[in-house]
Amino acid sequence: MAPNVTNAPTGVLFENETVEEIKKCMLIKEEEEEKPAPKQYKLDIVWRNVILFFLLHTGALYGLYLAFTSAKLLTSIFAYFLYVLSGLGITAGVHRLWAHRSYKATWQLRLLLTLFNTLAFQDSVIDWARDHRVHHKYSETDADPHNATRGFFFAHVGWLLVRKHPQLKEKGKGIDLSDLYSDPILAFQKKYYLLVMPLVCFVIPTVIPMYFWGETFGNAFFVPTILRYTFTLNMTWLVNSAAHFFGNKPYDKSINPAQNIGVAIFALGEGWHNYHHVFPWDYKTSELGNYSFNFTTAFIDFFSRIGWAYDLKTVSEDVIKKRVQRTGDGTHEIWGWGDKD
Ligand code: ST9
Ligand code: ZN
Ligand code: ZN
Repeated sequence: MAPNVTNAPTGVLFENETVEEIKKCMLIKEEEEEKPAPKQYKLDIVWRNVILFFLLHTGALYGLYLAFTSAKLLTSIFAYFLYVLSGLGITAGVHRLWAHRSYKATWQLRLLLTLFNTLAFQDSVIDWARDHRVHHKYSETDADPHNATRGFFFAHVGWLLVRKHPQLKEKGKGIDLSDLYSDPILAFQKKYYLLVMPLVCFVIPTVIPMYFWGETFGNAFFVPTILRYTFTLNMTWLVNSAAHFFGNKPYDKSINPAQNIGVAIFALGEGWHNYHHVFPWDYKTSELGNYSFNFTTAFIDFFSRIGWAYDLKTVSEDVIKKRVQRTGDGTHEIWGWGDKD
């Protein structure tokens, strides 16, 4: 018998439906209507950044041209040297020491790494580490600053050209940064960033070649300053883009971060990204102890020998082996990741 229901929404009343079923159906609808609509995310392009990054990359191309035509050899060697130092300020400094706390450092090493980090101009250690802790905790969701599921370009540089996703700002509030704020060196860097960074990243690298080996202003500004800065930025960004897209996954096949040897070489050992996302507390960011594909580990080991780096955290072979067997993609043995050099 068809139920006698009034005010039933048209289109939902069928011959064999009960009153309860229809009420349930209406209730669900009401509940749905009561829920506030999720805040729509709109891509908000920051044109200032688009223009600045465009100018920066154009300047870097000009620097590359000058490096092969008019710059002195010493100027190019100096540019390479600064790339490595600023790279270490990111890898050994803000990444392995501060974002992950994978080892401890004396104040002398922390001061040196803060200087190298300021040379890299990737914003203050505290701000970088905040985004990076969120990246690991909410990897490849809307709360991840460089969410790689939004494409290669977004993960590489696009995320620096738009306003951050509301989810990131919301979830990021829960990240504890008290350990970083309590370090006076880092607090100083953040407070005076806009004074110290231009001096360390742009002025000093331009003045040194002019003063010490008579380089022209143009060569000194475009090669060891603009080209070196842009190159180091792109090598860093490759970890977020290429190493989240290409490579094998011997430790966890269910995640996108992968082992990428090309990125490892240019990012001073930070391309072993499948391992790193599975065991982020390992100071080597890799299972391999091979220094040629992990210059940053050689750097930290050197400072550990002289006592400036200590409490280096690693992962036991047994834990790695079990994880490889449980979640790996089966390439661990083929590539010999676990072989000691
Ligand atoms: C750069 C960084 O290039 C590169 C990082 C790469 C990371 C790589 C990681 C891979 C592993 C390591 C490998 C290393 C390999 C190295 C190899 C070396 C050879 N949580 O940001 P704002 C809130 S930098 C919680 O302005 P907008 C907060 O309230 C390049 N809350 O957001 C904040 O206020 P405050 C140079 C958060 O307005 C407020 O939002 N720098 C979080 O949406 C506003 O924050 C540039 O070009 C969070 N995580 O703007 C600057 N984040 O800070 C580029 C934000 O006061 N950035 N909040 O607490 C910008 O212009 C802007 O950030 C924006 C977004 C336009 C992108
Ligand atoms: Zn990652
Ligand atoms: Zn990390």
